[in-house]
Amino acid sequence: MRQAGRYLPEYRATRAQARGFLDLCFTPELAVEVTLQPIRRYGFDGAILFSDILVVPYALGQKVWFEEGRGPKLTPLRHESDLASLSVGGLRERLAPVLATVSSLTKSLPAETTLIGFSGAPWTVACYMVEGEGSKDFAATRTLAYENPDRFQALIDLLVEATVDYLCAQVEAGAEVLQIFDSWAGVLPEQELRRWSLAANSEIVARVKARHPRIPMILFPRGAGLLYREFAISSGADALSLDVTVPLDWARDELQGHVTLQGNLDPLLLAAGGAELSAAVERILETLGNGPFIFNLGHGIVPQTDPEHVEALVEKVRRWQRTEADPPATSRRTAGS
Ligand code: 1CP
Repeated sequence: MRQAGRYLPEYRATRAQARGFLDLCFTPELAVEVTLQPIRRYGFDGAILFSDILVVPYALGQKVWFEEGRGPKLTPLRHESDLASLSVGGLRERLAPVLATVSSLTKSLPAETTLIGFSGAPWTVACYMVEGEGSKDFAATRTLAYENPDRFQALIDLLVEATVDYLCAQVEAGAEVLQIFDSWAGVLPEQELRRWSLAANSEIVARVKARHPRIPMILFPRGAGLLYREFAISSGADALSLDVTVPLDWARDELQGHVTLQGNLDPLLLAAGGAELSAAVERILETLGNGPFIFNLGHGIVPQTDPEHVEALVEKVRRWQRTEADPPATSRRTAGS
């Protein structure tokens, strides 16, 4: 999940050195520094590459910029001709600075820290490309997909192509795990969720694994609800990242036999702190911590989070791991039981 960002004073200082947010993503020295900041502070097991999902539309030739305090902006894609102007051809070249960040991180991260590469899922990236900015419901994108499914499919196909190539390039530069963020899967009804999210993500997983069979892949279909089960059974992903709404007992019973789970502490609870936070962390660990599990948030850290709350959280999870967690299956096997 997002672990760098404005809640850290050192991020704000580095951010001030860049001309803009995309400049931060495309300057390897700065992007490496920002990736390392939370690792230096907290020693997380995994470091997520500092970049953004919207570098892909930029690399395809769409105009992308970030307005201070207002989030991302893109020239919206609405017409056939808008789509024709995009091309996968120059992707690796335009994203060379991000790939340079990945390879530099393989040298500067501690050996025990796993480097996670990522991309947005085609549906979520298409949402920003069509809408031209963030939205609560992505109505223009859903309308385009209903009114002109063939044209929308062409956009999804282009994004599948670009995403496979971009994720493979990250593995070749040294990423050890990949995560796909489908942050807006939850605005889609059942059939559309299968068509635009599950199908496209499954294709990406299959094609990346055909080229890099050993790379573990995590999928975050935020808001997929009961369809998380279909993602667990048929997406081909090794792990699913759970959003804050997924019930823990249900996840353990219905999902954890199929895939590793990751999640799902509410970032607002991390910001609030106190006894409610402790109780929620314990419940997550007790329910999911004895199966294949990665402790995480259910969405990115929010800017108002006190960095000390994160430190206390890490200590709590580490303490639980030392005292309560079952030994890993491999050591049980070697013990002969
Ligand atoms: O911790 C890290 O190093 C992670 C780096 C990272 C990741 C994985 C960033 C940096 N963005 C992302 C992914 C991302 N970007 C997603 C998927 C994950 C999620 O759902 O949170 C999405 C939807 C975006 C798009 C985006 N970029 C938004 C959301 C806009 C909306 O619809 O509300 C925003 C605000 C950004 C900018 C951005 N990206 C990353 C950071 C730290 C920021 C804030 C920029 C700043 O103020 O400095």
